[in-house]
Amino acid sequence: MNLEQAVVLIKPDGLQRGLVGEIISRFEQKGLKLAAMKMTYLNDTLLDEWYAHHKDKPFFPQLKSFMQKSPVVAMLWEGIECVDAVRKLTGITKSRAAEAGSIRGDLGMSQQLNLIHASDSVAMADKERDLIFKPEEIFHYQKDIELFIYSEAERA
Ligand code: 3AN
Repeated sequence: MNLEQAVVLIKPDGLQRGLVGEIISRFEQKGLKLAAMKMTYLNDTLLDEWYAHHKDKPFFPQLKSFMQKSPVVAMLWEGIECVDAVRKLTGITKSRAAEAGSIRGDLGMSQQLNLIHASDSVAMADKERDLIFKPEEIFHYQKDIELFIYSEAERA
């Protein structure tokens, strides 16, 4: 079983627009398992690490200040090949061009204010999980409904 975890942040625009419940529902309805969730402010040091690959981009200062406009909701979702599944539910970066049916495609118009962050690889997910969550904030529990979410072969 290829169990993965993916970090999702509901960004300040998602929180301000009252879309927290809607966004969480999308991941719940997909069949993913919630392993951690909290509200938090993202400080400068964390954002420098989080978006290190964007630090030379012209939009970096704006991106940082946008991400600090309000708290974010941080979540850790778990499932088989979860990183890819979460990226598909999220949609591409530019919300107005994102596929209908995805979170960005259904709920947003902007490239920067694109509602959520989703880990883009297993390695990034591990790094982001360690930046945001303490080990005691991550929960390991049985979810019996998974008998009806994955086949026996997939769960083996
Ligand atoms: P994604 O969130 O789809 O993985 P990345 O990693 O390329 O996208 O970009 C990280 C964040 O930077 C995006 N979520 C968005 O808020 C912002 N961003 C990306 N490209 C631009 C851009 N051209 N102009 C303004 N903000 C951008």
